[in-house]
Formats: sequence, C-alpha cells, structure tokens
Amino acid sequence: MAYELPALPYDYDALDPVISKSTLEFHHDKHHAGYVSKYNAAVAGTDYDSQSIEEVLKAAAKDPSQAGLFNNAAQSWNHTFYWNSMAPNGGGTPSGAIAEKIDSDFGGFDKFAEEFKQAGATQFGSGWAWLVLDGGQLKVTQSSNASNPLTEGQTPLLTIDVWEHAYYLDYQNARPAYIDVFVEKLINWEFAAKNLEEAS
Ligand code: MN3
Repeated sequence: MAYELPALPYDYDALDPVISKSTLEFHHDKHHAGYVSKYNAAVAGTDYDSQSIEEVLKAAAKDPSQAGLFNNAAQSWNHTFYWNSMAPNGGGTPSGAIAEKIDSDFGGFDKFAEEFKQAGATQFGSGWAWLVLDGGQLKVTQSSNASNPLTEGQTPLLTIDVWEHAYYLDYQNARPAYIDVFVEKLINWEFAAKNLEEAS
C-alpha cells in the first residue's frame, strides 16, 4: 500500500546547529521524499500493494529481481526511523530499563557509545549504524546502502544515517564528528526505550 512521507517530528531548525535546517530540508524533502515517491510508484498495481512496507521490504530482500523495490522500501522506512531516532536536546546517557540493558549487554554506556561510533565511522561507503535487539541481546550493527536489520530478524531500536547526504553540508568529510555529536546531543533515548519495551 502507498507509504505516506511523514512530516519531521520536529521543526526543520530544531536540531540546529548540530544538524542544520538546510541539511534537514534537503534530506527530508528531497532524499526521503524521493525514496517514498519511487516506492509508491513501484508497488502500485503489484502483488505487494496490499502489504505493509515492513512486509514488502522483508519479502523484496529475499528476491534479487526486486532489488530496486527493496532499496526504495527500506530507504523509506529507514529515514522515518532515523528522524525518530533524534530529538532536540537528546543524546547523553539513557535511564531506566534500556540503561540497565546497555550496562549488562555492552559492559557500560561508554562501551556502547564506542561501539556505535566505530560502526558508523567504519561503514565503508553509504549505509547505517544501528542499535538492535537480536535474540534478546542488544547489539550494534552496521549496514550498507539501504540494508535493514528487519531482514535479519533483528528489532531496530535506533539508527544513524551515515550516507554523505546526512552530514556533508554541515561536516563535509568529517563523518566521525557528525557521529560524535549525534551520540552526545541527538539520540532520542525515549524512542529507543519504547522500541525495546515493545519488543521485550
Ligand atoms: Mn539519508
């Protein structure tokens, strides 16, 4: 079924100066909108048309002839998830159940932060870094291009987009600087905690 481009969950200038208004305008209104429009054009009138976008991306991931559909489905989904993974005045350390689980599964918040930053920084080329729940265990993963943990049976809790279009206007080639400030000032821990609660 058609996927509707969601509005950003905050104003375009709400993450400034960490992520500029200009970056969010291009990223949401051009990149994300482009994936959504290509996705809707690709599913219209096909057998996939009755399925949710999550069902489509999981099915298309298994069918090499549907690589284009998968890419646009996953990129539509991934970007919505990314907008929700950030919040104005976010970042820092979480509290509650997710904090306890990070402590037990990573050996402390600092270890998680180090692993997450490393995953984003070392993803060669375009892609994503994720905090996921995998078989009851929190893990940090990285994925290339549009790839999405749902196709691996994992539950995404939060993500960072490390495609150059996510940071180039603000940080040029300094991807690690963008990732550092994402962890320090942007992570929406309430969103990640809600995803963990729903999956547990
Ligand atoms: Mn992007």
